Amino acid sequence: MKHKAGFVNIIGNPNVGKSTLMNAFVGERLSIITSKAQTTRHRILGIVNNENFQIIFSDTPGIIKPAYELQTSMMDFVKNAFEDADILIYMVEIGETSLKDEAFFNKITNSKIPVLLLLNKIDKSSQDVVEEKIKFWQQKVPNAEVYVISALENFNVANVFNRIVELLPESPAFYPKDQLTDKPERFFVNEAIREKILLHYKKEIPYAVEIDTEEFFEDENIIRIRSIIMVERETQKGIIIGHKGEALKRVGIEARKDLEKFFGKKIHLELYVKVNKNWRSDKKQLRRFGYND
Ligand SMILES: Nc1nc2c(ncn2[C@@H]2O[C@H](COP(=O)(O)OP(=O)(O)OP(=O)(O)O)[C@@H](O)[C@H]2O)c(=O)[nH]1
Ligand SMILES: [Mg+2]
Repeated sequence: MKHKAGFVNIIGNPNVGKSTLMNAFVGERLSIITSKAQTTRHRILGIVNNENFQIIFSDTPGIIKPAYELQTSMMDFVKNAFEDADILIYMVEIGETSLKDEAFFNKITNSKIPVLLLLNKIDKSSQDVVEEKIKFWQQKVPNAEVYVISALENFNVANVFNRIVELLPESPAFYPKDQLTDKPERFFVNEAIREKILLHYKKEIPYAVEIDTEEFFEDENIIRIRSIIMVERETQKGIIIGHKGEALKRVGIEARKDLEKFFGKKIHLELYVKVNKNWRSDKKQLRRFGYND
C-alpha cells in the first residue's frame, strides 16, 4: 500500500462542534470547547499518524463577519485553511440554514476537492427532522457527501474517519510521525486558562482577554508556569480578579487541574492580570500573540 497524507480542514459557523470533532478524531483534548461562540481563535493542527497514513486535521475559528482586527486575523486562518486543504469538512448543526459568510460558502460549493458535509448534534434531534435536514443540505451543497454525526457522543465519527482515509491522496508524511500538533506547550497553557475564562465570565469579558505565558519551566517532577491574563480595561481587571481574588483563584485551580492531565505532570501555576489597552485592534500586538500565519 502506498503511503497517504493530507490536510483535512474543518470549517463552519461558530459553536457547531468543530473543536469537539477534531478532539474526537485525534483522541486528545487539543482544542478547548465551550458553549460560547468564538471559543477557537487559532488554526490548530491535530495529527493522526500510523504506518500507512498521516492525517493532518485543522480546527479553525467559526466563520463570522469581522468587527475588529483580532477577528480579521481569525478569518485569515479560515482563508488559509481553504487554500491548503486536501479534503474539506464543512460542519453544520441541526437548526442552522446558512453560513455566516457567502464568499466562504461559494468556495465550498465550487470546491474542486472532496467536501464532507457533517450534520452535527443529531443527538438533540428526531429522526424526521434529521431526514429533512439531510435533503436540505444535499440540495444546498450538491458537491458534498453528507454525513450525520454526533461529535459529542462519538456517533458515526469512525465512519467519517474511514471515508477520509479512502479520500486521502498518496503522499509522503508532512510532519514527523510522532508529532501530534503544530502548537508549542505554552499555547495549550494559554488555551486552558482562556477556557476557564470563557466558562466563568459573562458578556464581553472573555472576548477582551488574551493570555501570555511568560514562563514555562519544566523540572523533573513539576512544571512551573507563570501566565499573564490581559484585559483591555481597568474595570475588566477588577472583574477577572473578583471579590478577595476568589474568581481568579478558581480560574487558576481549574486550569491547573486540566494542565496536569494534559502534560501528565504536577503543575505550579501563577496568574497575573494586566491591562493592555485595545490589544484586540493592534496588529503588532496580535502578531506577538500568534495571530498570523
Ligand atoms: N448535543 C451536542 N452538543 C455538541 C455536539 N458537538 C459539540 N457540542 C457542543 O457544542 C458546543 C460548541 O462546541 P465546540 O466544539 O466548541 O464548537 P466549535 O465549532 O469549535 O465552536 P467555535 O470554536 O466557537 O467556533 C459545546 O458546548 C459542545 O459540547 C454534539 O454532537 N451534540
Ligand atoms: Mg472551536
